[in-house]
Amino acid sequence: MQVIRPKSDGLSHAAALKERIVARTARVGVVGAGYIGLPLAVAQAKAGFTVVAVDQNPIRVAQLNQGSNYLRDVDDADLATVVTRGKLTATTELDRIGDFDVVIMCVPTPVTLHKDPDTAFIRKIGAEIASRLRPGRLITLESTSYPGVTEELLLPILATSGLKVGEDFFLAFSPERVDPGNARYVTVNTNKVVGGVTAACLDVASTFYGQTIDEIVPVTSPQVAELSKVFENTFRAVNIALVNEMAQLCDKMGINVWEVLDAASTKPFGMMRFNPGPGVGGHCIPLDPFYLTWKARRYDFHMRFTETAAEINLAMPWFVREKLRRTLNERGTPLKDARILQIGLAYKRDVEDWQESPALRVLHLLEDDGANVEYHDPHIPSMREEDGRLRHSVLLTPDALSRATCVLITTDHSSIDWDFVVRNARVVLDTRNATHHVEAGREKIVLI
Ligand code: SAJ
Repeated sequence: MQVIRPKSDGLSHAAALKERIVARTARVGVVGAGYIGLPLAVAQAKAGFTVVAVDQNPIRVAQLNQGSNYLRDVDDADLATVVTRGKLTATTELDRIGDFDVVIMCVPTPVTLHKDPDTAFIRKIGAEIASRLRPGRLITLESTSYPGVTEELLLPILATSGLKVGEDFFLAFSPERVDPGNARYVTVNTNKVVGGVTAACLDVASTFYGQTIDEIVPVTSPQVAELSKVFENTFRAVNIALVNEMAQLCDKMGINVWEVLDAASTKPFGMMRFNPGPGVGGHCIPLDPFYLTWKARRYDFHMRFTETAAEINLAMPWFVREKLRRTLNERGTPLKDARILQIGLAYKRDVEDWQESPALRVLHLLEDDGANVEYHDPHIPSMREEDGRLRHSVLLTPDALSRATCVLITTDHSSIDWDFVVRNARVVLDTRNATHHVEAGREKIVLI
């Protein structure tokens, strides 16, 4: 049943909505209860809002409604408390979107095989919102996509409601800044950039986020907010590519790249540490540079530096395979039919996410060359690949280690006893310098 809320005492829609926001009577809907949406929903509920998480996954929805957590970055007790208090519920029903005064879009924004932005989820949920849009509503987009997506793609969809942005409804882009596994910076203490389509949109959106998040950073447009986000991650991607390129040069020169980076990092100014690895994974760093270069090409501007950096990162799994092939060859063993124990499938330390993981790409490349690969990952007991293949993590036993032709480290989880690994392995190819503290058995260790 649609609740048409009259404007309060002739107040503008913006003023009336801000009143409800400050009073915490504004009803909040978070569409997408993933690693972005769920922490935000819990934080909003803890701040006193009544929040509904809308997600297409019925299992997630059932778990949430039972107060059962599925994300390491969300505190179990926090979730249980807000659910018990009725401040957070979950649903798969998109029709519920019509009930919310504030709708926050935290939907997936992948890229296509050709590295073009895939905006299907934004368009789908935008249309679902538009068909239920009422005056006095705030819509914010948090998902990262190409600069311009809010005003060029989402706004026209919402405008099909016949309502006027900045007067009847309010639209802003506010990039998520979630660092999975980071216990220090969480939703409420990570500065929040907000860009409104109009001044009223910025005012309403800043008021909303300001009820939950310590520092709000208002900017003059959604494009500034969108570009700042993509820049942040592209900054990381290009610096990671630089150290990955250094790793390849040091490999040719027979120099330990980790020692080089340790030395360079002693510079107390003008230096920021990044580390080489098997490539870049996660939902952001592998993708975000392509949003930027895709947009730039629309201005006939080719961001060659950024494109090259993204390609260097993408190519790292092949470098790892080649390095492993040489490591085995030096010991008289071909890669074909070699037994490889790969430690770490997650895309980075101490997370359980293997989507877009370079470690999985490495595993596939090794199997393509006929190697027999088992994996161990304490955070991924089993995983089903897109082709349906089910894999299980093997126990890290002395036997599992010693029977491997080579142990390949692709994720440096903190919980693993690297001394134990080296002690029982025949040879270790370490792509993360996870074994940097290991003293005994250094002769077994090969670093990228
Ligand atoms: N990586 C390296 N070398 C490095 C740093 C990272 O190879 O020196 C790899 C990681 O192993 C991983 C990938 O790059 O595979 C991405 O790592 P990340 O540390 O950027 O972590 P994400 O993608 O989970 O989270 C990042 C956020 N992380 C940090 O700022 C530390 C941040 O960039 C964004 O807030 C977030 O993506 C996002 O959601 O946009």
